[in-house]
Amino acid sequence: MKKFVTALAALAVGATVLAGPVAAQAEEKKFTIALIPGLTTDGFYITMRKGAEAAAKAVGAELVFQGAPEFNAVLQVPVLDAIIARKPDAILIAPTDKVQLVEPLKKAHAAGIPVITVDTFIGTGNYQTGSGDADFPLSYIASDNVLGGRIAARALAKAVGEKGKVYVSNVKPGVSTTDQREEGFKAEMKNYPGIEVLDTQFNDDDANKAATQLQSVFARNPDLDGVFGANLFSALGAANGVKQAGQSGKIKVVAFDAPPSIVDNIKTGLVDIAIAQHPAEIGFFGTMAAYAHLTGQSIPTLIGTGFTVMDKNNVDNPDVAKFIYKD
Ligand code: T6T
Repeated sequence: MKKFVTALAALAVGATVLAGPVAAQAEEKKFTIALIPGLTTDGFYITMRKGAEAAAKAVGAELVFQGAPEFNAVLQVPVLDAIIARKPDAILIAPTDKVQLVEPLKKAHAAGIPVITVDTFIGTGNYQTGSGDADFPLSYIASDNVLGGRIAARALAKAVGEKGKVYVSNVKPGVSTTDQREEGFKAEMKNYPGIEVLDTQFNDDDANKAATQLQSVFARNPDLDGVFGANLFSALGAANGVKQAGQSGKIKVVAFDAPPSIVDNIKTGLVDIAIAQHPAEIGFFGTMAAYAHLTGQSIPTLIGTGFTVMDKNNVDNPDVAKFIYKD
């Protein structure tokens, strides 16, 4: 009798084991989540992709990463159209312009594809409010870029001894992130009456242009004291311009973003501070938010990720160095 009971129990266990995966397959759809970066060859978005892939793996989703070779709305829209045609279950996108991506993203929304923006936003970035025509994305996952600009201003003010001339090297107007960094930077600089903020130089995300601009600004202002590079290419270019002008260590550089090359520049003293975003977190939580929505959970309309401020005293600390972007 005992043998019979044991055999029955074994059968029951066997049945459960067999039924488990079959039932799970029926219930669990493998979701496809598309991630469209600002551009594909930027360490910031490459690192974001790694975080997104880790989350996709954890929930058994497929992550499709597709983007344009330059940070440019005209190039990003056809990529978005191609993704919409593939009908993914959700789209994560870093829109390259607050206004120009609204209409193209409405097409995704109209096709019933949930949209979440990562890093940058469209409209005002306040989503699901019921007002305006750009509030349809479900969530915005990003750094607090106004705060990042304020941190940059404080660091640059300290580096130049709270007096002198500085300027912002920026991408182009209309990009939510870099607009907000400049806004935060200028607002914070009002606390330093001894510092004059010169006109912003826009470089179109071209580091060579940023380097040339640094030299022109320096030629017009031989007493230039500092520059804030408001994103990776602006900062790299501005730092190279300082080096080419023979002003390394004299014109102070505060960099937004933390690719390995900026870290090398911190070590040589060319760059004073780098403000690292946490792009892997943005990718991870963006993907998780999409998955949560697709499986019937509610999600926050805003998820904020942090910063790590790097300088020559802490950049070798593993807790800091882990935020250096991947190539
Ligand atoms: O600074 C990041 C990103 O946050 C911004 O929106 C665009 O530029 C970067 O990708 C760096 O190149």
